[in-house]
Amino acid sequence: MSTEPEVLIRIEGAVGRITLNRPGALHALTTNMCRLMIDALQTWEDNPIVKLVLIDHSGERGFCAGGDIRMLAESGAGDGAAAREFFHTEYRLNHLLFHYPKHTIAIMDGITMGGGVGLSRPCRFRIATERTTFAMPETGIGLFPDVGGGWYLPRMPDSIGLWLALTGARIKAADCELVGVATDYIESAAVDRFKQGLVADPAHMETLLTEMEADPGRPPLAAHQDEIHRIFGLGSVEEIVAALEREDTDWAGEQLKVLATKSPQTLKVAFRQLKLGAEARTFADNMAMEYRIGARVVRRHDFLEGVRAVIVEKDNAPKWSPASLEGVTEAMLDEIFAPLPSDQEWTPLP
Ligand code: QUE
Repeated sequence: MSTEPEVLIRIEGAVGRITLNRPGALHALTTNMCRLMIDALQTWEDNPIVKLVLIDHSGERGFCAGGDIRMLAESGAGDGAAAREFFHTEYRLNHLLFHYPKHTIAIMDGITMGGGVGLSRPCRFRIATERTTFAMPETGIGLFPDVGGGWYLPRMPDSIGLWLALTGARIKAADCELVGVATDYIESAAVDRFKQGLVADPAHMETLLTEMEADPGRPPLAAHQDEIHRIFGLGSVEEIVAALEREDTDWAGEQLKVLATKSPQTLKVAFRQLKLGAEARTFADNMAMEYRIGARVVRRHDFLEGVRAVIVEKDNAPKWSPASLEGVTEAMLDEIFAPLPSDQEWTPLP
């Protein structure tokens, strides 16, 4: 049995280094990985040697595909306790990074989805490369765009965040800069040199970034920004779908086709989540809301069915229930968003 730790933690020079190390699962996060990262970050907060924290991944493929979805589904099929424990821990990590007092840098050199977004987005510097692919794909498996999606997505320009949340669209580096997911772009061939430069002299990080900054090209999303704003800024998922149906463009037709494959329950959950998240006073308030949602949806039909269809059996033919948007009632959503008993609510790290 392998004894490789799932996260490599060490200090190099003045840099606290966190390297995701679960390459067989595209570094999808486990509860244990979140705990290891929390412990390291808390230790480094008080360690004057550590000037900045660098988060990256081992091996060639991907930064982080998300969370340990199979575990979540197995837990959700039972009492859901392990799933709640995972969300509770993961969201504490997201929140710790959001308020972290030292510079944090994430290198998104590959797939950065779901849980990987929760790790990288709160970092102060978020480096994209030509290999970066960003998405919040959860509507496709009946989950929801968590890890702070309720906070970040509605704060993107022109309702692009809601479009990303509902369609699960994948975007590349130039679009990541357009919507604020990435702060900088360098070529993946320069990543090792960048890391070595950081370790050698962390004080010169910004100079280093300026020297290495490359051109990610034009953002393809800019061509659709106006219609995304006009359509995804509407007041309900039904209105968005109706507007897309009235639109006579290939793009609108593609969006409709994509939305038709997603969980109707999750579409409406995500819509309400982003509405409430837009109004949330603090990131912690948003995470408490997301924890309520997570605790409920992992035990519901659509998540178990989505994981079966997309991850386990891979027939990609989930049978959603309710099968249509009309079937997803406000009462159902009220149950999913309702407060938990006060001793079970999410709280940030003490
Ligand atoms: C939605 C998701 C995830 C997903 C697919 C979705 C997710 C996740 C993975 C994933 C992918 C490859 C792996 C792995 C997990 O896929 O969160 O272990 O090797 O982690 O449609 O939310």
